[in-house]
Amino acid sequence: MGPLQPIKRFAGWAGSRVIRPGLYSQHDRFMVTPMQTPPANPFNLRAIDAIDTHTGGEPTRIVFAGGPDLGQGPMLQRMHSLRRDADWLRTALILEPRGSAWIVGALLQPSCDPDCAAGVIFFNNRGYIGMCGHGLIGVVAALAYRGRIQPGTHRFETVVGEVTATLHDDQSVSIKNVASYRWREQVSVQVPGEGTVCGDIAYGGNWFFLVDTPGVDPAELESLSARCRRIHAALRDQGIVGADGSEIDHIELFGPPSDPQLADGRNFVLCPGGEYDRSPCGTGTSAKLACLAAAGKLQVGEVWRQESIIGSVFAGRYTPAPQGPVEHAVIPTITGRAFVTAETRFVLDPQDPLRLGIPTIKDAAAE
Ligand code: PYC
Repeated sequence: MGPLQPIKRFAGWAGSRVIRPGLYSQHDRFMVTPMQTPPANPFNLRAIDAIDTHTGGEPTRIVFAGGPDLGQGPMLQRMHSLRRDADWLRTALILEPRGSAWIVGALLQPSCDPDCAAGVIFFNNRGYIGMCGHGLIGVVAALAYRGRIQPGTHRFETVVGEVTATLHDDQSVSIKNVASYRWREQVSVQVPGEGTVCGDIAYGGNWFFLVDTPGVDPAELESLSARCRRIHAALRDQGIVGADGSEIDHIELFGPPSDPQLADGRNFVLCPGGEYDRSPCGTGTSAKLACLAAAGKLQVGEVWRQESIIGSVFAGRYTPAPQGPVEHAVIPTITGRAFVTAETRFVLDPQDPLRLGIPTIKDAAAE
């Protein structure tokens, strides 16, 4: 993590360009949550309006207002600006004392295309991620909670492309993800202390290394995490990367479900910041669907129920990707449900030396 940058002096509620409605863009329907009666703010505190959700146990912190102005460009460009100029938003919300290593952040943005519901940039304790399935399900739940969207299909712009989300009448959400594909089949990596480990390299909005194991046991969280860390380090050290030289930053172990009535498989996913996903991982399930499709083990439209390490389940299915980057690329649809857990006005006090979060040893090591 780079050095913490000072927060720009907050101009106060009256002069704020970040809280008042209508200032982001004419077409944005969702971005701004007006504080109807701004509190007196004699201390120049910066305030961030956010909703927390969890999807199958995995939390998402969704920023509605109080973030930086990132301009009008595509989400990838805005993500680069966020990382370069305003990484404080991520560190303040995701690192301790406000956050934790297992929270994913989602910054809502006015979309480029006025017909899209919103843009969204995802981040975690280590940096920025392209897509986040559980996170987008949380975003949809939060927008519905605020009355900004109704049941129906809505389009979102993400850093890795457009994704659609259908909010169903029962409040479950189906995400139609970006094209996902198996990039390499059964790649060998030499893992110190373990020997040769074979896994598929697949893309589902993020890069995954998927390893079949006899079982993933929730009583073994520490050893599962340690094994994934070793595999991640070995991939990095041996220069094993994704299609465009991307780091494979998610490791996914697969075993049988806890109950075949409940699910078809169970996973354990270690995320880039060193924490495991409590949900079945939307992009990880997409990567799994791509591998099953490429192996001829799951047919178009057939449902795959993916159980997480804590027992929550996403339902996945796919259609062929018309112009996928490789043969057998798929468009996955992942269905799950999120619940709102908090509505928060975070305060960043300029006098607080830890207002931008505590940089951890792990974060420093990740750089
Ligand atoms: O659900 O795609 C996902 C995800 C990625 C990282 C954590 N969750």
